Amino acid sequence: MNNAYFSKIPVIPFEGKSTDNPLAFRWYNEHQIVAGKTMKEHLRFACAYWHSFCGTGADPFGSPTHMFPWDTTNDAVDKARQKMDAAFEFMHKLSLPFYCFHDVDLVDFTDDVIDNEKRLQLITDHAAQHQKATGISLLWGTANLFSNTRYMNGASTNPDFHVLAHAGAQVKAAIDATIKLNGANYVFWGGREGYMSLLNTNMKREKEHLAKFLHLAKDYARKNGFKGKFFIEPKPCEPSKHQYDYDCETVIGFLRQYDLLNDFSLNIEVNHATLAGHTFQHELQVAADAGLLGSMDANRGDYQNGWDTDQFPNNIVELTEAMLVILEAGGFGGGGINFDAKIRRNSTDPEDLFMAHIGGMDSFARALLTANDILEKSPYKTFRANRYASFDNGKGKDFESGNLTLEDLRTYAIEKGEPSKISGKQEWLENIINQYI
Ligand code: XLS
Ligand code: NI
Ligand code: NI
Repeated sequence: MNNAYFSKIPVIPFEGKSTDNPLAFRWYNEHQIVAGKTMKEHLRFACAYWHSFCGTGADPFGSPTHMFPWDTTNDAVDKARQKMDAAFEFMHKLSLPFYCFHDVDLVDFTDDVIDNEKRLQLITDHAAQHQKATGISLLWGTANLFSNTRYMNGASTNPDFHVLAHAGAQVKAAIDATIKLNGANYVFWGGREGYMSLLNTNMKREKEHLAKFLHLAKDYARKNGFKGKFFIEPKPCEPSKHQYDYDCETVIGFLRQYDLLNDFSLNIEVNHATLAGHTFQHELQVAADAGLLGSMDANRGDYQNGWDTDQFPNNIVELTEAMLVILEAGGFGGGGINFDAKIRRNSTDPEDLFMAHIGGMDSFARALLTANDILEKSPYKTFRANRYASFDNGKGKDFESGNLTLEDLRTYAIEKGEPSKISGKQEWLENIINQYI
């Protein structure tokens, strides 16, 4: 394994919670068995290529602060190969089993469709070698249909068919790359699939185009042997004012309306949930209840800021609540935990990227252990089940089975009189989380 880009940093060991080594795992022990599976199998961590290897630290107020040692050549493919060497060294040292990319993260694109396809061919040849050498796999691929200026009015929802066709060309090549690299899944995040003003927008027509486009992509991938899932990643806004993939409920309704439920499920991002006015746990539960919990983009927002700050996760209480939902749902449907998170603009040491991932991985590992203990040892599950016991037999059961009329409810209400108060016990349940951390 090459050691050229992060030569001062070793393979990160698991040392347990009493270690003082900042470059060691305290909780993430990939081989440790939890509820019959290893931590590695439960968590399926992935590195997000765009933040970790393309994010420069630039913001609307200042130029890049993250200088990359692989930025030494002007040849796009050479540069891309060096960047990839660095990425695989990094992922190997962190024992990250998966990665995720947008097409343009792997290699810079021009405005020439055929040239872009060639570039992608070359860089995916290189990726295939690295995957073989390290055992690291592709969790999902996607096409960036939002950065290029041609997509300023949307990609598959653009009012100009000419732009939509370019989006199609790009998705075709990104699907080819995903299939070639044995990608487990393929993602659609609708960055500019939405609108800024209704004054210039035919929303109905745009959403129909989006559905048609998704069908074409799915049909093409299936025809070419792709067996994985397609994920839609909901987000309510940013960069568009209104995005069509607002939240999980919205996307589920859309998938049902356009007959896409068999092939698509959801990739849920923490900071997108909070932007939609939900907790992350809520979004996970909505997806799980519909059997559509595919994957997650792990990060966290900032409760004082109203945008996608994409910070690394570190809130054990919230992550434990999330892991409770995931464990009870039986895990991810083909996906994993992709760190769609970036180090801060002023985090400029090479080790910062390692520490960020160590923190995220340890936080999830600790949350997994805590959630599993709560499920196995505490009264949490029984309490939740008992709360609905009145529907398990008698008239409650008849109601659930559809055997009561509205008149029957009235008769029951009169017969039983006023119900007594039953506490929801929220504070006690919150204390249980604290107890098991
Ligand atoms: C942006 C999204 C994006 C997707 C992939 O907010 O999170 O990074 O995950 O296109
Ligand atoms: Ni994301
Ligand atoms: Ni995001």
